[in-house]
Amino acid sequence: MVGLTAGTTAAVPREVAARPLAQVVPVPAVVRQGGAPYTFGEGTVIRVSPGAVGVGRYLAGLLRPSMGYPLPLRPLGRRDGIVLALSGHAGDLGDEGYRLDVTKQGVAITAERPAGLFHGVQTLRQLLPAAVEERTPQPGPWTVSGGTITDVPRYSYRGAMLDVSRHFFTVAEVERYIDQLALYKIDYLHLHLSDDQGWRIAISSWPRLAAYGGSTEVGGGPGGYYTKAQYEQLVRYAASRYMTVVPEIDMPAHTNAALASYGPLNCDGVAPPLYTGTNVGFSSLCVAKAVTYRFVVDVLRELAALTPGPYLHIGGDEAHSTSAADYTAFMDRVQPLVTGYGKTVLAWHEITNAHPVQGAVAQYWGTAGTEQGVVAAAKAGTRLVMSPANHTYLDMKYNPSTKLGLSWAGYTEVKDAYGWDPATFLRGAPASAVLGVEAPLWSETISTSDDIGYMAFPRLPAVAELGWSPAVSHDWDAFRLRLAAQGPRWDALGIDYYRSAQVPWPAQE
Ligand code: NGO
Repeated sequence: MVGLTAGTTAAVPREVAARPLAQVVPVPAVVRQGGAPYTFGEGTVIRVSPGAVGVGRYLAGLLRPSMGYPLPLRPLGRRDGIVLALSGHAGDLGDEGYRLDVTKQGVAITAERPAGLFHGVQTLRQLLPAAVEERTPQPGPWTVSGGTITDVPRYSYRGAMLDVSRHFFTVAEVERYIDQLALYKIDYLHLHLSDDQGWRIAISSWPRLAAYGGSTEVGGGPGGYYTKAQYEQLVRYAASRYMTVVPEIDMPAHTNAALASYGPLNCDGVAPPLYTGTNVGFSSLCVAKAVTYRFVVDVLRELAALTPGPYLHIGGDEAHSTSAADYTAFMDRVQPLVTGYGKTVLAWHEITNAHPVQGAVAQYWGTAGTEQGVVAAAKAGTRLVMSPANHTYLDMKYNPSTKLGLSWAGYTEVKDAYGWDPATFLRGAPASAVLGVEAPLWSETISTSDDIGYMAFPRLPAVAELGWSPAVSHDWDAFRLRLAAQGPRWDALGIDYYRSAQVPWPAQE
């Protein structure tokens, strides 16, 4: 099944047999294996539709270093080599679906939109030996099994969140994570840009938010923040991987960094000190004060102007120091500001304790699946992004001896990350309310790219598969084998993943 051979002598390439077409994560919707395989060679060209040049360049950039072939880009014409074709009437492929046909002549990827071609390229990448991820010439051969894949996502929202507030991550670190997420067809990157421990985005009208509020992090390190230009660079980089950035400003709680930066935002007018611990629930914006809304308007206006994506996430979780009445008043006043800037409200599911506006999306982060307020809101039209903490929180420890992470939602092995259904987890909520899934990575204990890799892999691909693959394909025994085949790829990519005993990883060289 795994397509790895036992050949170990130096002259024998590590992987000889081409892997089965279904050996992809997330597993494609329809796979028909058969026919002759295709093998890349010195003369392979990449043929692209005019609208597919960007994806073609990206593919060439992925393959050239390891294959060592020139792989020039050519216009469509003969259907030999690699073909990336946009076709308005390719079938029911939608915004993100693709078809991948492998014959003796080549690999043709067809899609209605460039995002579909990009996802098809990720599939092609996984069908090649793991050594394709190396950045120096590798021996090959580079063979893809014959047959056809037709693939469309189950959900349109397949997100990953990175908390850049508890610990700050540089643009380069976030871009590295974006590249890792793209391999699993994640299409939304949620950035948790503010919390008690740090404010991470420059706001011109309130400059101390970033300059002072961003000056530390959990543990007392130097923190940091994104200039507007850096944030825009992240948005562009994500877009080049067909990923949309969802910025979050958490309100009215989780706001100590803002309260410390501007005394007038506090009910008593006194700025508290910066905070570098990990408690939650002690801070609140002053709901009764007019200045609070001048602040919110300015922040949302500047953030909306920087953000081409449809969502602004306004947090709303754990407002333990805000009265229920104040919470409702605040959320009801702030949501129309978001829609006023042409954006869709996204918030943690506590927003259902207020009055979610038409079109609002609640991000469910409970563990029980029985929260009646959220169910009622979903029945009344609020849509859901599913992030049950005991399945999708990438900051939960795998087991008691995991060095990083928290355990308040329980230990979460990769089988737990995979073992739930987004459509039915919240019992009584209509399946049609579910927009998709998201795997949040909170960073109280996470501070480096290696930490991110260790906590996200292998669980992120499990959540990504729940978001992309059809429900009928759900099968742990099949998933763990496909996941095992990803291990050598992560090794080649330099990802320090958790070698879960639940997965039969191939022996390391
Ligand atoms: C909770 C809390 C966060 C923590 C996280 C840690 C939500 C939505 N609010 O999730 O502030 O960082 O748990 O797992």
